[in-house]
Amino acid sequence: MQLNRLNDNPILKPTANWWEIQATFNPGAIIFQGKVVLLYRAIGGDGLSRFGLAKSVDGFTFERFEDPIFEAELTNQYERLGVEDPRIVQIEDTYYITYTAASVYEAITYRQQKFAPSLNHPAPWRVRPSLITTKDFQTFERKGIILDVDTKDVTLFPEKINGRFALLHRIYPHMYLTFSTDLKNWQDEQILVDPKEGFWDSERVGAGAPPIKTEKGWLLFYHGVDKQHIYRLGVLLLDLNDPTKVLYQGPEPILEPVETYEKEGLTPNVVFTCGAVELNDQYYVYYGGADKVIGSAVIGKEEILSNLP
Ligand code: BMA
Repeated sequence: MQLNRLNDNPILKPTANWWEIQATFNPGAIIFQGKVVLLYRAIGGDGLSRFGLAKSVDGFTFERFEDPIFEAELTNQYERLGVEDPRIVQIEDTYYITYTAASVYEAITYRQQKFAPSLNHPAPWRVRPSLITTKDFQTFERKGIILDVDTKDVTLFPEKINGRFALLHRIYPHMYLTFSTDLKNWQDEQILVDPKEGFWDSERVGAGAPPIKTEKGWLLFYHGVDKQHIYRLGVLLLDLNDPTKVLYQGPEPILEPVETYEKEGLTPNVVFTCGAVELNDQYYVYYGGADKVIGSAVIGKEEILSNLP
């Protein structure tokens, strides 16, 4: 079971626009009004991450916008480095976008932790999972931080399960699953997937694209990292009614860095997904190559489902 790269890859690259001059990568993806919408992470000349928007009818030729569509709040201490890695789900008529609010340690916190731990200053933080919602991909409503923990790779499931929102996230190095009725208080949190010694995902694992509902279960394109720091993509299948049950975990990756644009960029040897869509009976997995460009790789729906238990 392998994803097949599109011939047009990379389908989006940095442009001369100040806010996306360094990198465009790790897009969330969804079908909206009949088009594939990518909400992608862009890094500007100032080193900050913002979100850009691109739309496509065919899944690989994209119309993009001159300006960023969403950026960090200047006064928000959790977003000093910007907003990263959006993942989009539709629940009823609302699109929920989870993302990583990225920041830097406050100098005082860092110094005290390092040199005077007995002062017991609160633990430093780097990232926080945040949520925005939208109905039109033009205006976004900020819901703020949804988990007060240093964790990333955060995605909701595209529907409530037994009346509760379900959320995947990654406190290094494990993938966690947790539930909530209000997106503020979380219950029944547990480790869902561990890194596997000796395998391609031996160092850390995290959610990739939001889970996709299929007749066999929740299909999850996820990422794993090995001890050489190579990011690859693999497949997980979770039980539809009880996603704490892992029905299948692919032993081999389905995409790994091979092309130059996946091996060389801001971070070498990375394929990293935040979104996949179903289009013309295929799954289009959109991914960041080496933290710099966007590619897409596809697999037939029937092909993947027939390979799952
Ligand atoms: C992860 C995230 C991603 C990035 C990846 C590879 O931890 O920060 O944004 O693509 O590392 O550098």
